[in-house]
Amino acid sequence: MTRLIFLGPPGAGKGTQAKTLADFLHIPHISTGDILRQAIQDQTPLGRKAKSYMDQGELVPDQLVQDLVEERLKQPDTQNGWILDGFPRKVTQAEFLQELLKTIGQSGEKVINLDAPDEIVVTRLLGRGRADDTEEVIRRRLEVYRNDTAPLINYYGDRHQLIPVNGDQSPEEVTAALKKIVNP
Ligand code: B4P
Repeated sequence: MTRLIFLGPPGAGKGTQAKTLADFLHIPHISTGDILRQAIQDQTPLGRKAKSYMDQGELVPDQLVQDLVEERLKQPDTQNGWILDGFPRKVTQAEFLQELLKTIGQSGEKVINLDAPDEIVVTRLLGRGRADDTEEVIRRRLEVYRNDTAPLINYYGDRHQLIPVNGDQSPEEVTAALKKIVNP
């Protein structure tokens, strides 16, 4: 049973690696960023609310992401494990998740802290060129990461759930390191 959370700055490779590992393990890859972008594309009420925040590199309000994560984790395909990519991004979201997992009987998650230096992640994201990958928005996302998300390293470290992985390697090298962790 693998239940993993991917933590790390934007551009560290969370989305890239979480998808590869979820395919390898045949468990769902749950990316809040992907779900929000799909909602924006489909012009749903959630997408309309999320768009302005994402365009500016700000976090979407907790209630919106928490509701979507709760709904997703209650689907039957999560019974054999899951990878959460991009959630939680704040201590308040982590506290919410802890309660939710307890309620639905899915605790015992491990947290991968995928890290890479600022100059590396900025170069990667500028190369990708998604709508929120302009230099100004990337800088803001990094600031938000430092203020809101980085405290989760201590949060999960204190709970002995944190596993550090160096994201400043080729995608194949990162995948190999992750496979060793989930399948030693
Ligand atoms: P996300 O979609 O989670 O995006 P991200 O942090 O920018 O990283 P991503 O996972 O996409 O990129 P990756 O490192 O894989 O979030 C976007 C926005 O959604 C947030 O700013 C926020 O507004 C909102 N949001 C999402 N979750 C939220 C939450 N919980 N609460 C509130 N708001 C939320 O890859 C980046 C690039 O690097 C790619 O081009 C990839 O090919 C390349 N790359 C990856 N690994 C590499 C490697 N090892 N070497 C070289 N290049 C690599």
